[in-house]
Amino acid sequence: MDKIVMITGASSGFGKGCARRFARAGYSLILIARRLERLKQLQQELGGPQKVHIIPLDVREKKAVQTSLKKIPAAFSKISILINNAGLALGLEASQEANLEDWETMIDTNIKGLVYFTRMILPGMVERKEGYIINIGSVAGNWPYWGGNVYGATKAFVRHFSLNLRNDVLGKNIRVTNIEPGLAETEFSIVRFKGDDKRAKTVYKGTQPLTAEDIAEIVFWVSNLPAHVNINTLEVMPTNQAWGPLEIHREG
Ligand code: NDP
Ligand code: 8X3
Repeated sequence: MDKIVMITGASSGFGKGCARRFARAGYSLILIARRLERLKQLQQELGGPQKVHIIPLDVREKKAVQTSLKKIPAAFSKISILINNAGLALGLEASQEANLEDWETMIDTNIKGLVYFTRMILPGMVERKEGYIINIGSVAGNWPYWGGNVYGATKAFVRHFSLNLRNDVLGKNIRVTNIEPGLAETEFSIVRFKGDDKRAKTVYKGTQPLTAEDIAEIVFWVSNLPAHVNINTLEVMPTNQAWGPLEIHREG
């Protein structure tokens, strides 16, 4: 039987890249996102309903997540890999000016959504003594930057939750990895700047960012390592990115 991989945020960027990469290797897929049309297109592209089960869903909706995941058809129910990827950044304002609703959306999506999926899918993995949870964190969870505030904090949560999960499932033959990408060109900045394409483009101008395919290849690689090998965290940046100096404010 084909292995089954569930991917949240599959309608774009890393999630879509992962869907294509795993499909190419023969996996069956469960794809989740809000934009149904995109999911349908991907389903058609990657083998139709026999190979790809789609669930249009907002990961922030706890009840909808619980109900939908309980209704997964038997043929797709034994999930081997969960890729918790759905997420977003909104805004780049300083904390004293940021939009509180944007903060809530990031917390609800990047933290609560990820937790809902983990809690729903993990018991089946424990029962079968087989599974792999791959969370998509960010360099923003490790390194503070101006305007990163709540986005970075949600990814710091993802990092620590991933590490703690490792302890909880020790001895159950379940792996957990937090992938922490840096600058990557997807729809991420268009979403962050609320549809301002021009501003989004400036983020990547004059550099060579990571691509969705780069991240998909890394996710695919970690998931195909021997079962006794667990990558705990994997931070990856484009070669053209590194850290800035610590900021010092000087009067006068
Ligand atoms: P994209 O905007 O291209 O993709 C984001 C995906 O998340 C979309 O499929 C979107 O689907 C889905 N999503 C967002 N909110 C929800 C929601 N409430 N319910 C269901 N699905 C949702 O960005 P990326 O591919 O870059 O982002 C993927 C992950 O990678 C995110 O967690 C992001 O924080 C992280 N990341 C991105 C980096 C980058 O520089 N690009 C670097 C480091 C980490 P839809 O809108 O259809 O619901
Ligand atoms: C996305 C990378 O540096 O824009 O998580 O926060 S960054």
